[in-house]
Amino acid sequence: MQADFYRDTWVEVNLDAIEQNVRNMKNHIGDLVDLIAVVKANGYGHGAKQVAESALHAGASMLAVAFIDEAISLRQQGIKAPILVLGAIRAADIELANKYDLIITCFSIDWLMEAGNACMSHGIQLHIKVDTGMGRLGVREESELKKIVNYVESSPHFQITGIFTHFATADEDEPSYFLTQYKRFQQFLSFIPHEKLLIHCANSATGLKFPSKLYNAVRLGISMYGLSPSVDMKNSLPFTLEEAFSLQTKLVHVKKVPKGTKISYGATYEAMEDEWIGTLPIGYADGWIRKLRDSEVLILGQRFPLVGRICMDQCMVRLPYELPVGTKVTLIGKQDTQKISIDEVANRLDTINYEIPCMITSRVPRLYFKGNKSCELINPLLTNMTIES
Ligand code: PMH
Repeated sequence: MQADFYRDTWVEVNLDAIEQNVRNMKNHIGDLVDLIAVVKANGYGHGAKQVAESALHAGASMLAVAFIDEAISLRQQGIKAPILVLGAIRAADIELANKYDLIITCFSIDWLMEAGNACMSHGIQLHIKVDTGMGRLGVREESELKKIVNYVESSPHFQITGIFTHFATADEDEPSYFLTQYKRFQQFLSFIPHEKLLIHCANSATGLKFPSKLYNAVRLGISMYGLSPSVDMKNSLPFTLEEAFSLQTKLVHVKKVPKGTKISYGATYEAMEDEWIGTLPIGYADGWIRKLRDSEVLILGQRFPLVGRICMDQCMVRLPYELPVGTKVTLIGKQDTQKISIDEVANRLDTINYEIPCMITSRVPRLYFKGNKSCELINPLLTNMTIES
């Protein structure tokens, strides 16, 4: 296998895991409910195009992204499936959306009228976003929803093909706020003819927990990537989620330092005895941020501590004995019986698992695996190439 990256730090994405998670979710929600694969933010850091292809192959029927640029990027990479842009697009960009055959979120009558004025094309698909309690984007009053329906009825430019909302607390044990939002969504639906619409309110948490409350589509994000939507839900998942993302590096320098030697910026770490120190070519500019300075990594199936401050491009690990340069080091993922999960890293950083793969920057190449074989490498620093193995 020849790979075009020359620094020994890379992400591995297991596309079989993505497919398995999508298949399991499809089985769970049933044939009558469509699965929309949420691949915004470069597929939560995994790679939007690769995840999209795997999800579509496993039964997803639509993709969702946040911004129009993400949608155009998918089209430019040959993705033909329907793409819904979840976020607000500029009204002035409506023709661009049409050019790339995108489904656009309509979130207010003002936006719609402005888009109508900027529009020459016919039949652009809209999904109406209603705000039932997230407070982020969407129509908040039935009267505004009615105005939107009336406007579209008298406009050749648009057609309403879907309506959706987003839950703020579906992943939490306490269901009352979720149920209030759900009821509000039902009320909105009674103000719009919806027999032919794609109606979707569910994120991963809703899809997993409430298979009878899904209308006819689920927007699957975090659990497609093999992660639980929350710690609350972890022990009551209806099927096993398989994590797709791992982060690897290698020892690039190994040295024995005498007791008292200081390590890294600030000279904050001091060797308590003669110690073996390894250097890893990953740092905060890769998303391995300075707050991870006391975290652990896996080498030869065992845990070892990072020592000293994490630098921009490198960090140091304390080794039990001399290990050869080139030894594989896992920052996220499995080695033998040991695993550093994304949840463990999130917990250490006092954040949610969503943030972890998103924060590993594009400087780190993504290597894709199918059937235990690498099939594609993406290194935005250099040209992309397909690996023939
Ligand atoms: N639909 C919308 C509108 C979303 O914003 C998201 C996730 C999803 C579906 C998928 O949710 P899931 O990943 O929980 O399945 N959006 C975000 C967000 O804006 N911040 O964290 C997750």
